[in-house]
Amino acid sequence: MSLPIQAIQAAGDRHPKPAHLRFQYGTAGFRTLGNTLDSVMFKVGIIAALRSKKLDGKTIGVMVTASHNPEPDNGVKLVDPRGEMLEASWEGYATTLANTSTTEEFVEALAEFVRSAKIDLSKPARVVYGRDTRPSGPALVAALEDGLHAIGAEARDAGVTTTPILHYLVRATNTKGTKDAYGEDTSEGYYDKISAAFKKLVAGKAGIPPLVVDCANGVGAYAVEEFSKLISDKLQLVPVNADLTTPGALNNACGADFVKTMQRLPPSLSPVLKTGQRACSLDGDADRLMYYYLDDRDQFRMLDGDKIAALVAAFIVELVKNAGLEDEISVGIVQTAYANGGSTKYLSQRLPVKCVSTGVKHLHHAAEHYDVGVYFEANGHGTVLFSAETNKILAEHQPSTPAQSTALNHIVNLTQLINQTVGDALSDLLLVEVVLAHKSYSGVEWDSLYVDLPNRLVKVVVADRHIFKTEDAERRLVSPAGLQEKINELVRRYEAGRAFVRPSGTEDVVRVYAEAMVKSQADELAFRVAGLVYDETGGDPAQRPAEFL
Ligand code: NG1
Ligand code: ZN
Repeated sequence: MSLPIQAIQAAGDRHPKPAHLRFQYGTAGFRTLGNTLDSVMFKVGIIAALRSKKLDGKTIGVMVTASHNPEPDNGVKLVDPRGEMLEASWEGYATTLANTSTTEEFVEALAEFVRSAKIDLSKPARVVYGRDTRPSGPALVAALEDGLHAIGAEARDAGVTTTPILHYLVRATNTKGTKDAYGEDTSEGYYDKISAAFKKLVAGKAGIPPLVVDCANGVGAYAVEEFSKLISDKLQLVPVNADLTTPGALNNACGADFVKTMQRLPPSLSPVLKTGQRACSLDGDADRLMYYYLDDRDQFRMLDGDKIAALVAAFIVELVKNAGLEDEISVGIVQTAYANGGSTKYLSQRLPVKCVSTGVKHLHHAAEHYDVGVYFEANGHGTVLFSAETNKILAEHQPSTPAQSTALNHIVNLTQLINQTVGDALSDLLLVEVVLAHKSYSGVEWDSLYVDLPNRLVKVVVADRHIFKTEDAERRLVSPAGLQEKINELVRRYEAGRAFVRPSGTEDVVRVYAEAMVKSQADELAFRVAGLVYDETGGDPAQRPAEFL
């Protein structure tokens, strides 16, 4: 069987590539201004179908979203059969194919790709796709559908949905009717599975205070609404920033990224949030989660991904012990260099901790090496993975006391509550609520697990970020030569100082992160290092941002 060249050619001509643009499949797929992505979407439809054929007709996911980015941006990423991120080697193929400049070139490159990747075209192609609430979404999905149709894929439209639900659907579809069945392959199946587990875990826990949820004016608002229908007798979710109609509202002065970057309350929450009450923010596609509360002096206190990891890991360790399984099941943590030094210190005194490069796929893969792997990025993206062996132990373990039996049941219910395919703000939110209810913690007790070191994240716009190369899980620069030594020299002058520089995988900037004992010092260190980065790339001294000291 060969490629339907004519159909692809005819449809492809309706989706020309903008001549001057170069696209890259980065950490989060293709992501850039939504109105430039038409040709990419068409090609991604074909690539997704080929990926499915390559994997014997397994269902592949396509998610159209730009997550926490502003509304004019959009993006697309592929989801592999178990709900995980696209295999790394295909990122390069996708980039090459997306940059072919004419339909003829595209078709030729496709034929060559099918040969070299040994794709059996007689296999079926199955794809499920969804999008967030961005206004550019429908047109981009239409282009994607053109690609899927041209190659003859069996395609299923999951509609407007969160990124984690799309990942769930992929895994549920591919495991249906097998011993690894993940759940019913519908959104309803997702909501039912997670809310049922939540209800079991909080059975007997009365009086959980209502939780304010900032939906970032995005698709998470729907998910909050759906969960509310199912769990409101146990937990009342109070949605704010659930405006899906005002242009420009998405992620604007709200959402998880705003909270993490600005380290303050979204202004829209000020009138809503009472002293001591906990609240949380989702991002635009509901895969990131940040918690926070106002302390007794009405100061904003942030409970980020690191704090979520600490809370959840301690809870699971306790349950494992109470179930009598501490010799058989160990819990490990995966972080990135952005993890707060306070959290790394606290966690490594208790558990194995591994630091990996930024990007969910690195965290996910490292977490798979533990019996129970807890991974979170500081920005609130993360989940918990239970290995196949752990699931087997949980299924076979014979508890010897009622207390052991209760703890075992709780762990089993956690495996159902947690979306193990990818970080999921809603599943994580319910997980946090379970732990808080079990521990009788308010934000204050949770916050006091350890003290965050003051820190600052700064972006530097440079001529070419690709000259920045790192090693040691991105904690050290190897290029440009000599720059790391200059950074070290600066860092030494600050108490508890730590700083690192890496090129962003999702934006055309270099990121600088710095920590120090006091906030003003962390800010100063960050801006000094940013100044070094700016100078290094030959920036015009007159344009040097004034903030850079
Ligand atoms: P980049 O742009 O490579 O720093 C950002 C986040 C990552 C990850 C990706 C994917 C920070 C500092 N970086 O990556 O953690 O979430 O986006 O969305 O938060
Ligand atoms: Zn996101």
